[in-house]
Amino acid sequence: MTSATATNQFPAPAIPEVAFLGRSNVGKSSVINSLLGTKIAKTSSTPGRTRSINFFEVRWPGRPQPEVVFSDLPGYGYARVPREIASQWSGFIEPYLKERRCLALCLALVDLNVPPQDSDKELLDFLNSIGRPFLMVGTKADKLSGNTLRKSIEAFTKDMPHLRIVPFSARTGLGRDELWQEIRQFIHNFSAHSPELAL
Ligand SMILES: Nc1nc2c(ncn2[C@@H]2O[C@H](COP(=O)(O)OP(=O)(O)OP(=O)(O)O)[C@@H](O)[C@H]2O)c(=O)[nH]1
Ligand SMILES: [Mg+2]
Repeated sequence: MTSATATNQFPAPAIPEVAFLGRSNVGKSSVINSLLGTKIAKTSSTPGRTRSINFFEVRWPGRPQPEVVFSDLPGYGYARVPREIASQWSGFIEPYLKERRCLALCLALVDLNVPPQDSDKELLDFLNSIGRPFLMVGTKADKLSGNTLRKSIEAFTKDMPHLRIVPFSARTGLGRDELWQEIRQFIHNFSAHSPELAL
């Protein structure tokens, strides 16, 4: 749809939105591409590739109207990312998360191959503090197997026992159906409580 680096560039809120959040290089753009089955979001091995909020309209096959918007956000908390990116967070990302009224769900992505980072915890605390519903997605699960995968998930949930993580791999498609199901459920519930959105 569009690419925004300021609040006045956000598209008019019309349908439920799902935001993809997480540290730089965690795999946000790759999860979007995996869910949509197309390479529409630019990915890169260089952290900090996504610098604007990129909005994608999603249509179910055979239906003319878009039913959800995916927003791909710039990453945060990666040492090699220059300071000006950190300042974008306060400029348009924080206002987006706080004020966007069509934002139905935040997906907080964590890399299952990296131990929980302070910045992951800060994101969850921030989302909790502003009352945004979120779901955690554990990325790059293909690099782990069996026990190590289970242990990694435990490390992320041990301080927050009520938290659920959907393990995901953009490489193998693990978690794709489960995540779609969750997204649909959140959109459904959100729409039921937001009659002012034109659906
Ligand atoms: N093995 C594996 N690698 C992945 C997976 N998802 C992403 N990657 C790799 O991780 C790197 C970063 O992926 P991106 O999707 O660009 O990450 P991002 O979070 O959008 O990064 P920024 O836009 O820089 O914040 C790329 O080299 C991807 O190929 C996955 O499921 N498995
Ligand atoms: Mg990206």
